[in-house]
Amino acid sequence: MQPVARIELLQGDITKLPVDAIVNAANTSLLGGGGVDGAIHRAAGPELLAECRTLGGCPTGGARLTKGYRLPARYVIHTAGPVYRDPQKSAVLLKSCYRNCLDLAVKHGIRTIAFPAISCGVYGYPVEDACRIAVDTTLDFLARNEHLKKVVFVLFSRRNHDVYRSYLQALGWPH
Ligand code: AR6
Repeated sequence: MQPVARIELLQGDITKLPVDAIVNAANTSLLGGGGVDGAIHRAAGPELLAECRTLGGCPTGGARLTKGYRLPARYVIHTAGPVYRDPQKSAVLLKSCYRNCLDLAVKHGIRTIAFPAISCGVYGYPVEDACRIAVDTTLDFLARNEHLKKVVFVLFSRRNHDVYRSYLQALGWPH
């Protein structure tokens, strides 16, 4: 199937999704926080934090896998997005988040994965720029990896959902 046809877009709460893996927009400590990170830890239960404690953190742009515990998703892939400062450096790091999450997913036989808008909350990344990086990096990856069946972008707000929808539609989505 064409890469763009394997992308889905949803507005809502990523913790509800019955996919193989959901991605957590975490921080380098991997010890929890607010936003989507807080929501994932609340929904997964305390076992998630216990496993995260064994990981020793994660560099910005990196990714680490844990089980999903009480979530409908089997796994959580935690990534630490960049705090938005220098646009060029932030772009390299954000791209690396998506690449490393997707690489890790394929390594673990994951076929369906959902991403929130990494760094677009308290880390201040402008959603239009972050959306381009998320979608372009994912499409490039899907073109070279038949294994991944579905990538879902989950946006909490209507506004962010509209930004993603416009960008995807300009690329011929849905196919
Ligand atoms: N489902 C989907 N998206 C969500 C949800 C949810 N349940 N909740 C929030 N969002 P943020 P960041 C959206 O701030 O900018 C944490 O404290 C939200 O609307 O969660 O990468 C971590 O521990 C926004 O568009 O993550 C880090 O310290 C997007 O998810 C820091 O925040 C990301 O917002 C990471 O900041």
